[in-house]
Amino acid sequence: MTPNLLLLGGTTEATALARALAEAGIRGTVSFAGRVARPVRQPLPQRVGGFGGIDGLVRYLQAKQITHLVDATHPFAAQMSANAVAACTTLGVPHLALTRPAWQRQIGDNWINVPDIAGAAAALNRPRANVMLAVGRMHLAEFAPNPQHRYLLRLVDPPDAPLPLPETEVIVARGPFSEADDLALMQTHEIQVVVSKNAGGIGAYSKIAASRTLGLPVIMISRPSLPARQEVGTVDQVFDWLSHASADRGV
Ligand code: 3Y8
Ligand code: NAP
Repeated sequence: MTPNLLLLGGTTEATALARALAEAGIRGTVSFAGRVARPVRQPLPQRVGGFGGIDGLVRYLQAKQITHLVDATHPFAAQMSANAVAACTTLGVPHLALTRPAWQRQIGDNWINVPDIAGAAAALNRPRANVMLAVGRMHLAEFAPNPQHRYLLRLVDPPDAPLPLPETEVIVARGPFSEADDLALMQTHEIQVVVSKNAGGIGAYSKIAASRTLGLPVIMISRPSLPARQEVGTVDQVFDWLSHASADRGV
């Protein structure tokens, strides 16, 4: 059976896997939600947009005769990951997650661990500070209850609507970012506290390392819980899995 993969993308690891698959001549499609204006060009054909829930994904897998699904989405893309497990279980399509371990606190880190975005907002119930809010665009409204701060926002695209915070400075940039750049950015803006998702990987770690260097507290948001599934951490492990897994649909 010739593999025909669906790769749920949106991370550095997904892009690296897409490149390896293309080089190996393995057929696949990279999928994006369509959250940003121009997703980075992929070395495989790509599709943009939701599937329409679990049922929509089931129909897509059937219509495109997908033989394997690799979920390489960001650890905070919990809904997509849950839908992928459900759809693959329904159809018996082999499913694998390519993920990266959560960051671990190191000597010198000053982390305030919070369970979710709401917890991060609550941790900002404190006197005015210069806050680097590097959690993207989608959840900014949850920080509106603390308008007293001066916020430095980093967004992939320029905001297309008024921001829900009165005092903001917007940096339009797409990672991966460097520690030197983040150090300079945080010093220039006299940042006093950083808010971050525990994304893992290398693409967003620069602000964590820079915070350690500057001795700044980081409000660190734990990952949402994900369904039980098979997970690997490297592209090679995906290839090993591909050589053994087979759709048990008898085709
Ligand atoms: C659309 C696809 C690659 C992938 C690169 C990684 C690294 C750079 C760091 C900060 C944190 C943040 C954000 C972030 C990083 C990588 C990776 C990663 C964080 C792109 C991409 C898409 C998105 C969606 C976007 C979210 C936002 C989150 C910005 C492509 C660039 C903050 C997550 O404006 C919006 O609606 C943005 C939405 C989901 C979180 C949010 O809530 O706003 N990612 N990011 C994907 C799609 O449509 O399916 O354009 O390349 C991918 C990457 N973003 O190939 O090199 O692997 O994590 N992405 C976080 O970690 O907190 C930035 O600024 O320090
Ligand atoms: P989410 O909340 O888990 O998903 C919400 C809905 O968006 C899904 O049910 C699905 O819609 C659609 N969707 C999500 N990822 C998709 C994909 N790769 N291809 C097609 N549809 C997708 O997802 P999210 O947190 O908004 O993340 C969206 C994308 O941004 C993902 O590709 C993720 O890897 C990337 N990303 C997210 C973050 C983050 O912080 N959340 C960080 C970096 C990159 P339907 O139900 O209609 O199918």
